[in-house]
Amino acid sequence: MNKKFLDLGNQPLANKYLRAYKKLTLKSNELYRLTVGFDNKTKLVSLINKIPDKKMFDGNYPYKSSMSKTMINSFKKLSIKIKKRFKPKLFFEIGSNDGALIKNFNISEVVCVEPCANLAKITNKKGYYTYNNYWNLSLAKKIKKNFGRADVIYSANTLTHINDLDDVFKSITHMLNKEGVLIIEDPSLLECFKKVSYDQFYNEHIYIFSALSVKKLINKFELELFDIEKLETHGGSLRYYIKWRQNKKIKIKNSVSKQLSSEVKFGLDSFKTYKKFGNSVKKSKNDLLKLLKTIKKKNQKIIGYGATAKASTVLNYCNIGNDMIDYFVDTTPDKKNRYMPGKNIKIKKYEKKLLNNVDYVYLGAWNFIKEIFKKEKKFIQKGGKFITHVPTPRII
Ligand code: DWN
Repeated sequence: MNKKFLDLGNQPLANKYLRAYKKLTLKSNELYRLTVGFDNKTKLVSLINKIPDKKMFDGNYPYKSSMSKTMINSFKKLSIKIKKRFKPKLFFEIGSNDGALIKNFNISEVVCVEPCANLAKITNKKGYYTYNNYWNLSLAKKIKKNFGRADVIYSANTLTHINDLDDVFKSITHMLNKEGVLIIEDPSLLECFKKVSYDQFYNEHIYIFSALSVKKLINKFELELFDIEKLETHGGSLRYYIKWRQNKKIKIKNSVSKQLSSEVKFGLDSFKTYKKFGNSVKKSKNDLLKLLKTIKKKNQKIIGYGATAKASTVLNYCNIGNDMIDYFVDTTPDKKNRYMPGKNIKIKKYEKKLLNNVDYVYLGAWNFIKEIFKKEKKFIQKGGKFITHVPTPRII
């Protein structure tokens, strides 16, 4: 049973950046109640109201993985590791976005699937065979027929976006070689709780995985974890390495039991911890609003940096509009001159000069803090300050 522990209020679709501001309503299905629950049996954390995927992932999906150096470097490093450790003849990626990872592989070694037509078009144009489809069993059957089984199946920040996880893993097992490896990478629930980064919850993130939930989930499909890596990306992620249970050639590393026991130690297997998180989120909201109001009372200027899906959750949950944040800057071309979902805050195409005469910058992309600080040395030297709500609302 999915027991509610968090209510983030009425939220718009996180990646729908409007051309002109308009007030969205629940009645017209432009806003959705964002509540999150924990299932003690499966240990899964998931949204209580799920939005049909076709509403979220269409031909105009704005998010591109290649917009940050951090992600480009992370994918490059991973590709080297995969080639060295697993030597795949057929590498299959679920949710290839704009090709940030597959560009490190030879065209002939890769097949991928991407439901957003605008993104699939980019990788197909570069020569990478990309199915413009949602990931499901009938597609897996088709791909297996055309290309055979994959040696490595990889998916980053995608499986948590698909409602029917049983179908997801059934489809994966249909396509995975008997000696093959599945690698999945997603935000870590443990990190999310430690950082009170409640903005990891928005309608696209139907699930936030823990190692505890992944272990239970894959067990049904004769799969098992054999390694887990901790990553700094996306505010703290886990990279899960998974094999067929019957494959005894691959040894199970200590990293698996280590992660599982730190999750149990933190209390991720008990609803009490979830209730506590819910209270920390309320406090985070109050403290952030207090901080922003104090700054605005002094007539100082705040802008946002990184028009993220995460920021959409924060703005709508805390009710932050352009009375507090003048505008957001973002490097993504498809977000330019749009409005933050549900809020009257404009997104401007990033230019350094947009930080002139700004007192505070709210980090919508707090997960790229190192990359952004490096880029904005001048702003910092001139006395500019950053604001983040992670792990507690504060000025940096
Ligand atoms: O799972 C998901 C994650 C991986 O990406 C998706 N459902 C949607 C998206 O979530 P997000 O929007 O919260 O992701 P990011 O990666 O935190 O977005 C960063 C944003 O900040 C991008 O729009 C690019 C922008 N950016 C920028 O303007 N200047 C980023 C950097 C590093 C910069 O220097």
